[in-house]
Amino acid sequence: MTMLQSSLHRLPLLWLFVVILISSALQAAEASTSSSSSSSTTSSSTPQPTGTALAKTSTVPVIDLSNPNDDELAQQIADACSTYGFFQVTSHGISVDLMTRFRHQCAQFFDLDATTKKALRRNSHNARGFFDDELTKQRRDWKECLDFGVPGSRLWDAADDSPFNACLDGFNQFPSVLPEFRPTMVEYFDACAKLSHRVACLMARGMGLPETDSFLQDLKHQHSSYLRLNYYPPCQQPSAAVTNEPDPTPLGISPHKDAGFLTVLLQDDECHSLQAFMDGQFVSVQPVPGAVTINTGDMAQIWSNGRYKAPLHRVLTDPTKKRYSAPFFYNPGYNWLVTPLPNDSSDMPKYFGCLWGYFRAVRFAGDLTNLGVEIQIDDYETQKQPPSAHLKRQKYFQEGRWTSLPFDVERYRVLIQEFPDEMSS
Ligand SMILES: O=C(O)CCC(=O)C(=O)O
Repeated sequence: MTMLQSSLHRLPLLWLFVVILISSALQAAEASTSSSSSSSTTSSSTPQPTGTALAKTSTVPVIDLSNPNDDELAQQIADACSTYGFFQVTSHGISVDLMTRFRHQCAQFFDLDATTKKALRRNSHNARGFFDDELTKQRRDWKECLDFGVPGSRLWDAADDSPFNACLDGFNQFPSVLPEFRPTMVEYFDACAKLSHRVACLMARGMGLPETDSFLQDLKHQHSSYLRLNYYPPCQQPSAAVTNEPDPTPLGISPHKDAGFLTVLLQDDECHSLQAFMDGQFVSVQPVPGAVTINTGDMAQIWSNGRYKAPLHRVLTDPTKKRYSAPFFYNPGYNWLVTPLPNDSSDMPKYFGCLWGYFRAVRFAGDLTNLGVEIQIDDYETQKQPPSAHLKRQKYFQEGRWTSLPFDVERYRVLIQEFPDEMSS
């Protein structure tokens, strides 16, 4: 073969290479302009996240909530929710002072000795409290956490363990040894609830709904939200992103989607190991200093009939750095049947109604123990054949008014015995 023949022979390959290069450049340009004009994006040329040698950094939109034009904001948020499912917000109303005090209290809590923290352990009757043994997708996460949520009475000044304060998730447990802990947590919780309501209103506006819609009012007054404090200790074993293969090495949190309506996440400024699955790969979501990260949850995906996407995400481990984060899960009321809102008159519902209390209870039971059953919103798809056994279990749960009973893993086992998967067809 002559040199000319050999070059000609390689030409299609060369062309393919050039076409791939051009299309990647176009995709990158499209990603950085896909949010509307006044929202910016985080730069992909920012430094690599720590502890994640092969990690790519994402370009999720950064939306400035001080923009007085709500229509423009609603459009930016709707665009972000229907593409990435992740965005960051600035001018969010949570003061720097509150964030600083909150972060300080979180670090103080995780610095407490193990016995003090373990005295607050969550258990099979109480979803709220301390834990260091969570299973995500049946794999143990490399983290310690404290969960607390809106009290059953909705009044923070009632005693945490008063029967008046019990709800499906249980009751709050705070450490008595840190006097500033509880008031700071309550203040931060309220600030997140206020921000979540604002974002939910903008998400609804993006779907053509006014702020006065009963859906938003119910969400505001009956939400069953909870705040999770996460602490990821350094982990010397190589992370999954470095070995890049299915392996047993730990992850901070295995890939998952958030179950509720939306999540307001305070990330760590020093250690960036949150990754979202975008365009076929996990990429790091680099926090913008002072901003908070928001992502859509499963209930928003059902409610928007699939227009808003709940993104898959995970947290890597870091070999040397500690990491703290705090997701605030803005969740519907337990009794709320979340049903799809058609995008237009020709839009057929993609999901059956999902009873939030049921979904939350079964999802949490799976995080706590291996109940042998998973729940995802795919189980509610109207096209699913055969229909999922969860539809029958949910009906039983609703008719028995289990949404007003405290969480109980053992009680939930009955659902699986009564309605096993094989009988659903
Ligand atoms: O730590 C993070 O950045 C994300 C936390 C998270 O995804 C979760 O707690 O479900």
